[in-house]
Order: sequence, then C-alpha cells, then structure tokens
Amino acid sequence: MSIERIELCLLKMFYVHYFETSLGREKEREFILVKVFSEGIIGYGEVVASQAPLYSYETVTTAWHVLRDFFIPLLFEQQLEEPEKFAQAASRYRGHPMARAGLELALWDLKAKKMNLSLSQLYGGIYPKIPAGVSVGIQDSVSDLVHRVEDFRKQGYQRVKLKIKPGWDINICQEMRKQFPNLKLQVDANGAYDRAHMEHLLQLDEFNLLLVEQPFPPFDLWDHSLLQSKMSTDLCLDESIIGFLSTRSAVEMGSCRVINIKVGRVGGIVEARKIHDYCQHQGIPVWCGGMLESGIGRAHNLHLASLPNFKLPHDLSASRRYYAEDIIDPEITLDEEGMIRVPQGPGIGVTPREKMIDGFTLKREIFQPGK
Ligand code: OSB
Ligand code: MG
Repeated sequence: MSIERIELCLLKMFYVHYFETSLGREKEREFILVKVFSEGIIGYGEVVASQAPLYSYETVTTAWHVLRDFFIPLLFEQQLEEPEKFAQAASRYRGHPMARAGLELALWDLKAKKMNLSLSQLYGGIYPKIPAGVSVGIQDSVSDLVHRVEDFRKQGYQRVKLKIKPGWDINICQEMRKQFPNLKLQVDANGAYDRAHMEHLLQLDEFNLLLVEQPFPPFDLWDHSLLQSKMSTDLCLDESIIGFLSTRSAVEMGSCRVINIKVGRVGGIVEARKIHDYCQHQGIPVWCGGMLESGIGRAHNLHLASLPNFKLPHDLSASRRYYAEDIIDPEITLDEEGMIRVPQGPGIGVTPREKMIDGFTLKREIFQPGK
C-alpha cells in the first residue's frame, strides 16, 4: 500500500477562442498533469498554475520546482498516500497552493478509485448534476460580446459572467441589460480597480447583478469591506481567498457575502472543504470557480461542486467551450436544462485519453521512492 511512481507532464493546449481579462489576453494554456501510480491504479490531478504570474504568483515552472524538490520527496519519505495525511504533512511548507493541490487531487482520485467510489460520494456530495455558467472574456467590440453571449445562451448556459475593467464595465452592463433583461448576470474584475473607483463601482448596483467578483486586488480585504457596506449587490471574492483564514477574515470583516472556491487557489480539497463547511455554517453561499482547466481538472471541480453549500451557478462549462478536443472521455457536455452531470464512475469518473495527452505533452519527469 504505497505510491510506486509519480509522473509530472507539462501540457500545452490552445483555446477555441482567446480569453481576455483585466490581466491580459491569452490564446493557449500550459499546465501540469500529476499522475500517481499504485497497485495498477492511476490517480490524476491538475495543477492550474499557468505560464505567467498574472492571476497568482505561481507559474508552471515554480509549481514544477516545488513539486519536484519538496512535495514529492515529502510524500515518498513519509510514504503518504492518504490525501489528508499528505495535506497535513505538506502544511509545513508555505504557499504554492496550486502545486500542492495538483498532487493532493491525484491522491484523492487514487483513493476513491481504490474504494470504488466517485469523488462526489467520497466527499459527501449531494447534487447529481450542477448548473453550468460561462465566463466571457473582454472582446474587441461590444457587438462581438453581444454575439458571443447570444451564442452561449442558445447553448443553454444558465448564467453569464462578464470580465470587466475600467472602461469596459458600466457600458457593457447597459448593453447587456438592453439585449438580455432577464439574464442571470455577474461580473469579474480580477482586481482591476482601487479605492478611488468606489463611487464608479456603485453604479453597478443598477444592473441587477448576481454578484460583483474581486473588484480590488487580492490583499485588499479592507477596501472590499468598505465597498460592500455601501453596495447593495453582493461582492464575491476570488483571488483574496487563499485558504480558511482569509475566508474567515473576509466574512468577519464583511468584505463579501459570497465566496468563489477554486481548489487550486486554496491549496487542495482538504482546505476547500474546510472553507465550504465554514461558509455553510455562516450562511455564506459558495460556488465553484474555474481556471480554464482541461477535462481532468474540470472533472475534479464537478465533484467538489456537488457539495451542499455550492448554491450558485459555477464557472463550469462544456469541454467545447474551452478546447476543440478535450483530454477525457466522455467530454463534458450540457443537458437541455443547462446542467452538467457529475461523473458517476470511480474517482474522477472520466477516462483520460493517454494518446492525446502524449500529443499535448512538452515535457515529462518520473519520480520513484528513494531515487
Ligand atoms: O477570475 O475566475 C477567474 C480563468 C482564469 C483565471 C481566472 C479566472 C478565470 C475565469 C474562467 O473566469 C473560468 C472557467 O470557465 O474556467
Ligand atoms: Mg475570478
């Protein structure tokens, strides 16, 4: 009963359409797949760090480094296979949540497969399907944006999230409400504003938004609490929530009324569930954010989103919204009601397409105990 081998693969995949936020425009994504091998079973995890330190300080290179030099040696030295034990032991190292989450996720997949349970069953999930939302980036023109949103509506998405920044905010909300008065709509600034924009941001109250996500930078819980006290629309934090402690600070300070949970950003499922349970107790709804994951990372997100306090539509879209071909079988699709089924097989419940993964792989490294 132990891990015989760990493989890291660096993959590169191209988006079907560029994705632009206040942080910049991207056409492709590099990310790391983690595979853990034990007794003929493979557990899969995805590290959501990307090429550049834009969304967070982690990159594929820093994640590779801390996995290779710290987290993987720790796992082999202490013969850790239980994800909770790994999370506990790994907590001696600070930071690098995306790297540690990728490895922890692979251990959860392995554990669930050995128990012949889906991850959702193992976590105590209750929803067999979850409401799909779509995150729509900044476009070259307002009319391009309207056409894209129209198209996603036709595909069945239950709610739309628009990326905003100064100069692409009030104007696009006005246009959206003209075209789609009843659409479930929310916006995400990825920290593009500062306290001088307080009055400007209050104009967002006019548009009946579900929430406003991360207007100020990650460390600025205080200005979020000042804004939330004046704004009737719920604020939701993404980048500011890096674990349980920042969640509790944000809730106690009144910095937001909703929390976006991303397993990579908070450092794993153990931490994500702790945040989920705390928020449930405090009456703070959560929803599952995304990092434009491959099907492997997105399958993990679906299982997490089946927990009871995940109460709003998620940034979980069909495989086709991100990539021409996904690396899992079956691909993720929407049903007629704009819902996505939580996979039911053991572990992540989808089968990685190894040949396709090989085709997207730029670099690979194999680790074994004692070597
Ligand atoms: O801020 O939620 C974000 C993608 C990459 C980095 C940050 C964010 C996003 C998204 C896309 O909004 C969510 C998805 O569909 O995966
Ligand atoms: Mg966000």
